[in-house]
Amino acid sequence: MTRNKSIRKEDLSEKREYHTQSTGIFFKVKNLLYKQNSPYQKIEVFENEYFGNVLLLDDLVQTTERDEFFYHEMLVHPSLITHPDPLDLLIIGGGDGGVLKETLKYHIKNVCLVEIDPHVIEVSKKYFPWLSPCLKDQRTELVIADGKKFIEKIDRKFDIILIDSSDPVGPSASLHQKRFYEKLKNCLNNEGIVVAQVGSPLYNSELIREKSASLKELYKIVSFYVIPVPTYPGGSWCFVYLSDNAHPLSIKRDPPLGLNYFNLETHRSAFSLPNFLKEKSE
Ligand code: AG3
Repeated sequence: MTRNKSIRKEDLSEKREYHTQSTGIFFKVKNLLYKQNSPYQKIEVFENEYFGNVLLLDDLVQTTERDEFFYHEMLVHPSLITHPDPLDLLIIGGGDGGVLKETLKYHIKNVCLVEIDPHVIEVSKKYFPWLSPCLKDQRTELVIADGKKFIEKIDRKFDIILIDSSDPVGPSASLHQKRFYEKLKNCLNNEGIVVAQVGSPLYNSELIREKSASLKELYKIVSFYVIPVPTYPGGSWCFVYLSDNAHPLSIKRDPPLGLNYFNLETHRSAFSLPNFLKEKSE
């Protein structure tokens, strides 16, 4: 009896994300700050002694106060330094504001952020206030909509499109399909670049292989790159850089000062793939 009780207590003070049936990550919960189901997903925020505030969507780690910069800087800066003249940007997903924050470090004209779940935005404003002030920047245009429907409807072109989706299940599933990338091309200027997160190089390698094959039918340049993200499955994460003209290693400008992860060396090295991934992406 006493034993069961103590097990239950322990469970309540921990959050886990399972990566496979037998592996995962756990966090001790110092404070549970928020837990609600939105019409789209379960949203939770808690405080962890080491990682600070942590955002979970449907039990999957999205961002943490301590390591958000790995992912957000590396999703944004590779395209921003290699596009000849980035002015109009589109972010799909990214309601926490982390990607937006990085884009606004450049002299751009306009960033349109399309997020499906307004609750994610509200929760981030409250519990990740260092990510979200950019939502108020006058260059930011906030649209609450399904990213896939949005791009099918609009008659507008962007220089850079950044896909900050969650995993290929739930509300983000459609953002991982070939059809979506096909439609996306209609919204991209000639010199345009798309960058999307494509998952864990280890756990999602089959998905990466399929994506590589189908994206090569759509874009001339399909370059995968990998970075560490300490709190994501497998500890590293893969992105894809897509363009018909811009090349990921042809650098057009310096990155902004004061970044925590990104510099020209980390940029170049991220595109050097380990053999197992090279094989999947060839
Ligand atoms: N979006 C990608 C998160 C993927 C994490 N997957 C997981 N933990 N299984 C992050 C949103 C941050 N702006």
